Amino acid sequence: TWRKFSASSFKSKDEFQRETVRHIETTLARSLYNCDEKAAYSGTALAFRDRLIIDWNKTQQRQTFADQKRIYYLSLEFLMGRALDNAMLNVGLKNSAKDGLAELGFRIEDVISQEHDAALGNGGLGRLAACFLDSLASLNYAAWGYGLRYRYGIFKQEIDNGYQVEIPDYWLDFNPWEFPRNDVTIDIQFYGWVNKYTDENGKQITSWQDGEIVTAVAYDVPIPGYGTATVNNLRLWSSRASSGEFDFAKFNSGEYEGAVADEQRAETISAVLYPNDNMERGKELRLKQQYFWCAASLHDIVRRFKKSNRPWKDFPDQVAIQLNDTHPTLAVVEMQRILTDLEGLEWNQAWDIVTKTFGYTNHTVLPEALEKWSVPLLQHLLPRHLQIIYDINLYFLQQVERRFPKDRDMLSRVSIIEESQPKMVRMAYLAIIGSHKVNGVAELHSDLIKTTIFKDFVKIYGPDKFTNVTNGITPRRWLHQANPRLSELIASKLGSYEFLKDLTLLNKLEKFVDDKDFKKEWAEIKYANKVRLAQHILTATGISVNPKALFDIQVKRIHEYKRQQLNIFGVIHRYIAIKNMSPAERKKLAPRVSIFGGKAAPGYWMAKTIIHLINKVGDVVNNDKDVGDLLKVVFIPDYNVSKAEIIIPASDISEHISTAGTEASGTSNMKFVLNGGLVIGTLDGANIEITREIGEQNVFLFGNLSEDVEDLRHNHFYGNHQVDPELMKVFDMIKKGTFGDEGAFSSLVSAIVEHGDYYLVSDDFNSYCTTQDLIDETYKNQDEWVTKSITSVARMGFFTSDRCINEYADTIWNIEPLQVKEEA
Ligand code: 26Y
Repeated sequence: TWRKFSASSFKSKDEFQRETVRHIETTLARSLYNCDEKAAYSGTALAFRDRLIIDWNKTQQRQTFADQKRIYYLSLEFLMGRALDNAMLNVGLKNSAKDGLAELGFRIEDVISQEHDAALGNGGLGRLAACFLDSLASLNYAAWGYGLRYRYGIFKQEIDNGYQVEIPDYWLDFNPWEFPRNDVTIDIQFYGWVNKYTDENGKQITSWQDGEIVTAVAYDVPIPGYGTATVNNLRLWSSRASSGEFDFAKFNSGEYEGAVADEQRAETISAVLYPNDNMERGKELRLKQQYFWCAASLHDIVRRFKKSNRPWKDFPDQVAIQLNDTHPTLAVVEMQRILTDLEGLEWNQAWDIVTKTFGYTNHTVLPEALEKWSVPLLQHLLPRHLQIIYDINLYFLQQVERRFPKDRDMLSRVSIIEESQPKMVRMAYLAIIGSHKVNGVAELHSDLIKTTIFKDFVKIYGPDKFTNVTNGITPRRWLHQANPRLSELIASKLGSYEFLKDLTLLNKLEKFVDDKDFKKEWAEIKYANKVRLAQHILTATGISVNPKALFDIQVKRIHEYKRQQLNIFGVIHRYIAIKNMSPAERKKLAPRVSIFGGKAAPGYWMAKTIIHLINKVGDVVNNDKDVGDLLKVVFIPDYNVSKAEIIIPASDISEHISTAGTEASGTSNMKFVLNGGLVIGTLDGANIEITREIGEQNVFLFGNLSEDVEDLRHNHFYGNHQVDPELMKVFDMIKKGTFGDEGAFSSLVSAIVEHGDYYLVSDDFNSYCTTQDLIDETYKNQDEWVTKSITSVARMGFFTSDRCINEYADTIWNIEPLQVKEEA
């Protein structure tokens, strides 16, 4: 096995203990006699960290010697969650740690839960990046992640009187997983002006001068693969004041406060993650973050390339850079600037290298999420980059003109520059033009981008530039780590844990769908996971829920397009129904717990109102004696990766109910099904492919189809828009003040009744409620339910991020894994 070829600091329980105690006593300078859980965590983390470092160094050395192509994944978000459990499982020594900690008087779960989540992301896009890093390392690809080292990750959410309150997430006071590289720094320039002149040899020189310099400092995080000696690197940049002479001069000339203020301003760049997902705000500091991180990463990559002394034309054979959405698009421009202004290549030769190097992944079709930066802002902050953007646009439009002569409309439609007031740079267009491949993240989504937002570009470049790579999730974290008992049960049936490396092996589980004992154990594990979640709910909210009830869960960022409002209106509808039932009818109903979780962007009022309504409905329903256990409504505060690991394995049903055509993929749908939960969902994003894989009889589908959405919206405005009568009753109840001041929720109601119901809540309401009734009926037959659950898990092999990464490697990066040879 892999353990043979990794020299390690410990290989057994005793050695683990020795190393952990040594760290507690020396590194942390604590006596074992006052060692609390926090110190036990720190000692354990440091012991495992030592283990990783050895393989990490070797991996980097091996990749340098192999001197082959590397992948660079540029993402402004990496939603990593906790690292210790993952490190233990990937290294394969969790049991040694468990026994060792037990002897020291600690339960391993308590120790693990001391760790602060690394929450450097908002939601799906950031978590996808984290799953990709896990797969890249597990599959032995030579890959680096590049991101920003935010001092504050996504805010912590508290619920106060039903309202979301944001608390800063300062997470760095003890972080054993990062290594500051004070010797790896890059100076990044902002502002200034462009000087074009002819030098003494008659050569045209373009130089970006003056302005201000901020220094990027590298912090490296080891990324261990599962069952392999590969440990890749995630490099996060932190900003600090440049230590150039300029600042010393300031200090020495008595401008002490000014110098400190400069320092503060520099550090601000990497201070905070922007908490908006799928909602663009156009803030200058965010643009500064983007350039700071892109420029630092590219100069780092170029520096590494240059060490190999290859000609520039080889660059795309050595380097593949993937843009995680448009957030890193300035990297395209910076690369072109490096090659032309700094390295002296001809424009065309440089541009050929750039486009062969970059790939762009699109994660959304929502217009409000498409990045645009104002021309005046770019002119001010990055004057040379704006010129290069104009040149890229000029050459591109000339090319379009040749292919589509006289189509002036086409030219203005595809121009990188939107002729608005002020003019705007369309980052998605720049990313397409600067890349050799553009991909969507699920089949429907990839089709939609080709037929809607990017359809002109398909005409220009042909269809082959556009492709699909359906998202995936890592089964190591989302099955093995989050649901160890289910993973163990599966391994006992399949004969090994090999399925964690080849998830398609799960299909062998189908043989056991009639195995009584197996089914019983399967159901028991689900129940135990529900008990664990019920415990968490009690501690976090004070609400006591019955683990025998059907757990219906919707956890994700709060967004109108994800339609948590549809869910909570459905809950109110159910509440009305229960109130109208006779005791005999109530007896027949399956008890249900409706569980919500998710953060609203701090400036997104509609989303905050949805959270408020969920909490107020909970207050009423949970205390209504007529209802009892039949319905409970819970909002779990501060949904994050480590909470997801508790919540997801505990679902009977999870909700993926976005308006058709709006959710690019969704990835929690995959996580829930992989953990034996069934789903209620629309035909949107990856729900469609999940249905194809696991079978229609195992999914509760409802609602209008993507192709009908446009017409429905049109009818809302120009036909006569009739709100569903059952939904009207829900609104009546809200308006009566049943859930407190009705004015607090009027925006939610009027969005549907008066403002055209853009997200089709009313259109889908009846179908949603009917499908929920079907779920009640189906749940009554537990045997059939468990059959569906097992069958679904058995058919989920496709959705591993390993498959997804292999597709990127084959179709976009053109790279093979680096084989890890056993050492003698
Ligand atoms: C421009 C800025 C405000 C912005 C910041 C974050 C825009 C978008 C985002 C995040 C987007 C995101 O998380 N998208 C999700 O990506 C997942 C991974 O591909 C998809 O599964 C999911 O459907 C999509 O909403």
